Amino acid sequence: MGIGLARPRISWNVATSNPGWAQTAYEIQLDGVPQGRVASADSHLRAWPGSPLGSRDRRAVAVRVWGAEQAPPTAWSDPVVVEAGLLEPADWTAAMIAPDLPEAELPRPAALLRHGFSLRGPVVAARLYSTAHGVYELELNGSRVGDDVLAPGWTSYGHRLRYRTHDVTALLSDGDNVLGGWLADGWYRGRVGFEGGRRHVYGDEIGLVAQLELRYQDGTVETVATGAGWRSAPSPIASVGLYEGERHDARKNQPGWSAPGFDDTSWQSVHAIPYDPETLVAPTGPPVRGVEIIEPVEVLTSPSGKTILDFGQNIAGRLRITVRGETGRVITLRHAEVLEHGELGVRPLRTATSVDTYILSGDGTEVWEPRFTLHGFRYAQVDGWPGELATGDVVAVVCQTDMERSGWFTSSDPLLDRFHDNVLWSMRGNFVDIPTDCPQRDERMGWTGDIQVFAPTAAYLYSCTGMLESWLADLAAEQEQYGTVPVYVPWIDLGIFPTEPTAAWGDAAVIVPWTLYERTGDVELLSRQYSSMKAWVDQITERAGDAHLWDSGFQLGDWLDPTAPPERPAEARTDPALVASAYLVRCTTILADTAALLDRADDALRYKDLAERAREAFDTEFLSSSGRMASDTQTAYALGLQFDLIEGADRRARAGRRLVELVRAGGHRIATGFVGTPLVCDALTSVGAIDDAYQLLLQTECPSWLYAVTMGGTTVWERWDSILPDGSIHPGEMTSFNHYALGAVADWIHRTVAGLAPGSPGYRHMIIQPLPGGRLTQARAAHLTPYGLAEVSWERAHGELELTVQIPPSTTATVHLPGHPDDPFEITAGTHRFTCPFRDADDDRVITANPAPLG
Ligand code: RAM
Repeated sequence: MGIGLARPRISWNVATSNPGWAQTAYEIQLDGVPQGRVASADSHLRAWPGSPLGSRDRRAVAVRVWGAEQAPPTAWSDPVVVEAGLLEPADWTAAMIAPDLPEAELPRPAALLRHGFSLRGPVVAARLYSTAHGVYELELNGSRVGDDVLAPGWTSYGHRLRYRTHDVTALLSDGDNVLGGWLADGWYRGRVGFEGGRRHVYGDEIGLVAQLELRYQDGTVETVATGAGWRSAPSPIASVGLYEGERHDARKNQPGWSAPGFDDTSWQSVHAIPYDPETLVAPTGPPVRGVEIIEPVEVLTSPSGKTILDFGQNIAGRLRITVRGETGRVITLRHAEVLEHGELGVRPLRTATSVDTYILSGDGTEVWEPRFTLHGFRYAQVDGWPGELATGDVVAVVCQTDMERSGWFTSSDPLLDRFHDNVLWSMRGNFVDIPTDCPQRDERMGWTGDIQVFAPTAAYLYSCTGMLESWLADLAAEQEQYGTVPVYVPWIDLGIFPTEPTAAWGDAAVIVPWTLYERTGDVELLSRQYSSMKAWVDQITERAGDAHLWDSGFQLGDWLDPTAPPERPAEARTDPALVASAYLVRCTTILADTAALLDRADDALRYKDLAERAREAFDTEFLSSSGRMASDTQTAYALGLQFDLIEGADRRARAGRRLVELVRAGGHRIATGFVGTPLVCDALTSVGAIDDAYQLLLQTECPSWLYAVTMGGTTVWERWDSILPDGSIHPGEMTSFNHYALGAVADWIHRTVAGLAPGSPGYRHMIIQPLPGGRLTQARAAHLTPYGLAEVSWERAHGELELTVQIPPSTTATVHLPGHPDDPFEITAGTHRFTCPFRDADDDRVITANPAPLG
């Protein structure tokens, strides 16, 4: 509904139990008309076969497929209807309207807007196209339109403002109707950013755009749109900010305000404000919604006598209360991720006060959830509640971009499983319209470095391409505007970070699209991002100059190396120039591959050559002739091995041995930051040191991945020791408990522990190569690939490994199973079971105690 493309691409899955089934041809039907058979094995993102869609056009799409050459096709699938949104700026006739209300104190209240209209006959279809400068919700005849949270979300508004299309036919009444809107500051005009942040980043006034198109039975069309004649009033939301929280005075509710029969003569007028229809775009992904309700697991009384609810899980969201009490009673809800000395630990929130207040109307049972704020929390303190809290009175509503779940992992180890859950929850808490660093403090920015390292894990766990596609479009727009890829997108100049190319952060411009391509096979995404990818590589190549080394400018380096002083997280052991120069090689190589894929032969040659020069320069500058690195750190070796920077088998082996020595010397505790952590297990695996990788993974002493789990963490933390071993909160002012970056190792867990990895773009071919180790006796991974569900599970006992692999129709896989007589071997669609001799988990413990010499 409301797709922004004239030629939407079409994907389907085939459900069949026929072993080895693969598609050989397909045919698409549009509105019942077959569009011709296409001989192709592809069933993902196929080209639109018919004439392009115009604005508002609808088509019913069905598909049938052929398997074996001689066999008949399948029946036609059930049709799916696709409807275009408003594809041309000229389609927009609605004005953007702002309420005529007096300026208020900060954080500002939300406003109400309303407009009555009459239908002149039966309506067969009604579509509501809407957006805002600010955040908004719409109501039609007293019913909420859609269930989006914080629409239109956060984009680089000057370049791209998303609108939504809703089918509101069922909400209309004969005769009189009313369209109403809530409007608040949100990201557009509210406070955003750290160290005080900024207000009015995008403009001084907020406004609403709503265009309701009514198609009558007689074929005529009428548009009801925001404009002159609308009325405005202060809303019961007395103040609201994303960081501050919301204050709702229910005594000021105006029952029936968005329905016919309400007297708005005391309301104010509105005025039109400028907006640019050229910037309007349809969403490419799902909206943010309240997706899950969580009940408190415990009601605590704090040492100071406060009532604190523990939801048992750190989330992004807000509370929903159901309450009865006298008019004027004030209920206050405070949020925190952690407790300190039994009270809410709010220091890590910095200036994001995160307090919601509800003043009762006194009118029977009142149900309330804030509209225009969001909090990162596990605990909530409830003050002013009338009487005892009963089950169900206060629940938490988890808010996130409503993506489809696509990845699972479980094992025989409860700690590892909890860690994996924590990674999942940190993704959920930070995939809130844009990929943020954290959901709780006065920050919540689209930090490029964080998603750069986390993208592979994200693409496994959820279908997030649509959401990231929007964010990448903003990245490209801002890159053009500011002359580089900012360290966070959307960019807000806070006077703290320069707009200068920064390695591992700005590299998101190249690595995120490439990762999404690898995981989904979406070449169009690469071609859309190509000029951004290229501009980034051109810029860092220029920085690197004739030396082909990127050793200048502002660098964050191996951010949050555990030895960095708490307040100076960039002071890592690894030379930032080594990190930057490694990324230069990596991104230039990816760009060369992208160019080749997009048939840009000249670029492919040019960047391949540049990548080779950068690699040679890296070699001369940072590598000894034997394979030692200038920064003798795990991050440096992990980069060298994973980014293919070390030529020569002997030198690679030497680098590998040195990495293992460092990992062992470090007692298998983490010694890497944002850059090295996502790579170190892969690097160890690549040099045959799988046992060391497992020891690192399963370590529980601080710093380690599982340390946070043993400390009761339910999400991934920003710092290894966000909670110190003595149970106190890390003293650093930058201490989040919901940061996904260091959870990026989950991608290695999926690919290597469980053994499910893409072997070709979009999982058409897979590599099934589980490497059981550590104390694990069992592991299972499942991923919803573009072709359907793929699943790998293994179990080992009594000297045997049993492996079960299921791969979807039209796919193939190479299975690596040392010890199996046919290793490695190819499989086709279906379920396969193998057994072979394998060491038991107990033997791994022996290996742990006496490390085997490395090959
Ligand atoms: C912190 C963010 C983020 C990181 C930057 C450099 O403020 O939380 O995780 O990318 O710093």
